[in-house]
Amino acid sequence: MKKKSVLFIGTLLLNSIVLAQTINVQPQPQQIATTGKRITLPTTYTLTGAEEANPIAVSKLQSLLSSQPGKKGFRILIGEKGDKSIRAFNRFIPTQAEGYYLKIDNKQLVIAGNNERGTYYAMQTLLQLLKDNQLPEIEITDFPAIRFRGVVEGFYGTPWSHEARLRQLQFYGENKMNTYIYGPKDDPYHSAPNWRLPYPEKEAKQLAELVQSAHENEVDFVWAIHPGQDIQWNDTDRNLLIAKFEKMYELGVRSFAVFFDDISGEGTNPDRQAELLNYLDDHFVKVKKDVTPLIMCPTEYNKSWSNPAKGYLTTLGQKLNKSVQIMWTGDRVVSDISSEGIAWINERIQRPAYIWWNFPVSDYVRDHLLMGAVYGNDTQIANQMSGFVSNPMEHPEASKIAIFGVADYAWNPLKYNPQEAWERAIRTLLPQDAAALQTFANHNSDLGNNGHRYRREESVQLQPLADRFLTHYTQGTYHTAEADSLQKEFERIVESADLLLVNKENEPLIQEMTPWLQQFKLMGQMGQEVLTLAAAYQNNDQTTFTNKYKHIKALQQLSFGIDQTYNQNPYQPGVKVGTKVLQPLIDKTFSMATERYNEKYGTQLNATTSYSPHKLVTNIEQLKYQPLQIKTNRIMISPLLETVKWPASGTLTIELERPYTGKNIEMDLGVKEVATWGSLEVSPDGVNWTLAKLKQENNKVTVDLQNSPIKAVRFTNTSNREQEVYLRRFVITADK
Ligand code: LOG
Repeated sequence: MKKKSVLFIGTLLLNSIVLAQTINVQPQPQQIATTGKRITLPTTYTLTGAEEANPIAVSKLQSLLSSQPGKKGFRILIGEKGDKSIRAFNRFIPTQAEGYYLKIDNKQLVIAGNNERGTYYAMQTLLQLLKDNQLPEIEITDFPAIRFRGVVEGFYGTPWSHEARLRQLQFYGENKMNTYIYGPKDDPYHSAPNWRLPYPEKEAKQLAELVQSAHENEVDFVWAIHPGQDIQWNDTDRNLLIAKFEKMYELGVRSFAVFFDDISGEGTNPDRQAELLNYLDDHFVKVKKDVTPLIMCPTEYNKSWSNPAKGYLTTLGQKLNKSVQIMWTGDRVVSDISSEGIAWINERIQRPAYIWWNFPVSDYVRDHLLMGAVYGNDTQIANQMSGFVSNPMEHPEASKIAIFGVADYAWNPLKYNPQEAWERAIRTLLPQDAAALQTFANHNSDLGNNGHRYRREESVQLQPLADRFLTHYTQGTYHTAEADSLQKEFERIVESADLLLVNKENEPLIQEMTPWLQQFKLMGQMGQEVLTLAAAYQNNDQTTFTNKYKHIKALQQLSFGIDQTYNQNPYQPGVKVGTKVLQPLIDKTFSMATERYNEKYGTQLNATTSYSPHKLVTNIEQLKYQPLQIKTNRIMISPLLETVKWPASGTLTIELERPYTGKNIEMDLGVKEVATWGSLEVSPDGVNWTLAKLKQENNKVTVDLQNSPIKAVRFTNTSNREQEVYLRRFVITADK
């Protein structure tokens, strides 16, 4: 008897697992039970509750049903907790806001929300379950683990287009995300000094449209303002801020945020910030009745920047009205959220933090596409945060892979499986070419070397093979079987790039990816040719070797061309792919093969691949990992987006590989009169230094190097106190 029942449970479990795999509700529900049977969507039915239930959910339901309801037949009940229509099911409805209960059997369909949004989410689940006019017999009890889930458009760079935002809002609704925070750093009416001005007519109209669309997708449209860089703590500015909020309210906005990130000076004062926010809360938010709790982003928005001795965060924690939400990016600007990390901040701000997760934002690595899986955030801390929003890339469609993962994580972290969510995201975005997109994503996940030191796994499946091949090859053995396996991956890369380049399923996505796809294809071809080159050397086949060598040089040139033509932003211009595993594999193999060939045949073929010969040396922690970029005869530091606290005697040196003919130095630290506290020195040999004569116009500093030999340049804070600056531009122009 006992054995039998175990077996029975076993089969039940198996059934539900098999079904769960084919059912795939996104985000993954808390509880799912299925019988394994399916029903066909009936044509005769009765509908109860439509007058009272969430009208958006009702209209979605009606669009599914073919004809008018009748007086008998299959029963459809829809409503929210407390509605008469679903009273019999009240006890099954989860108590959490936005939770829902969905039941489908051969007699009835019950769509019961804890509140209106819950009903809407039940409908979203129903829509996902419906395949070929059939529904599974199922019972789902579901609710979000985190109260606010969504996206903060909070990056630097080109803000998303209106159409892209409309597509995003729909995507959030489908993925049960309830929050979109509008805060693009490069919208002039969001930030200083124009935050005081109302939007021009066209922009205002579009924002009103977004608010409407957000409403239809059950998303809170949160409009954020970023006034801290030039705000005056007086009545005038306070009234201007309220007036701007009023304007936004007229456009339909019912949720607001104030960001104080990346600012310096007076605006960073926590007492003043708290006073202003409490004032807004008391005189605007609470007065309006239909405005949701205020959200703020602090100036010290991550642990590495916080200075507990000065008590910025604890001041906010004590003074800010309890209903004000405080955002937090974690232990660093870009970091994953850990259990200790969130406990640390919550204690200081005396409320659960509202997480601003800086992924897949790429505004500090703009030459990369971040298509990797969402992983790294602790899955047991849902009840310690009030919200979790992702800051995405300036590429809205490409960001959806990560946003999909965030939606799944934030809804149900305990069930969250990064790899599975990643694959599901890719299948959802591009069903017909999912395998090709997966191949691209596999090799385009990492950020490359960057100032925030945030890295992601990349080419995970290929890496062990690539390592083995390289180890053997370095030792002098060309392992044919290994090379053959690598060839297969390079073939797959070329094929994937071609398939995606002509894909018509999701044109906005392909458009964003196109330069990277072209680069990816070249990389696949280069990989193939480099392996063939190495094989030719092994076979003493000089003709093939020279042909392949020539072709590789041509491919390198084409790739360089793409890098110098597309995505020419002033920060990290260019188009990089496969930087973690593929590029080094190809480059190392090419160099070794060519060097061996040169040695054996006495030739002088160029074996170098692109590399960075210059060095940045500094005692300022914040700048230590900032990459250098080289563009023709210019050597520049990748600019920083946030403020730099430049300590007294803090120094930054660029050491060139050898002496160059100096043309000029350009520097923009975002402040005037740099010469009053800092000195710029140049050195012809790295040993002897002379003070350079600075010419400063507004924030721009220039030094004419007059063709003198230059081996190193350094800038030092020679005053006796810390200076708050930006590192907007630091460029040395020098000829070979
Ligand atoms: C900015 C954000 C930017 C991100 C990544 C916050 C709170 N603020 O360093 O606008 O997209 O980091 O670069 C930030 O993260 N500053």
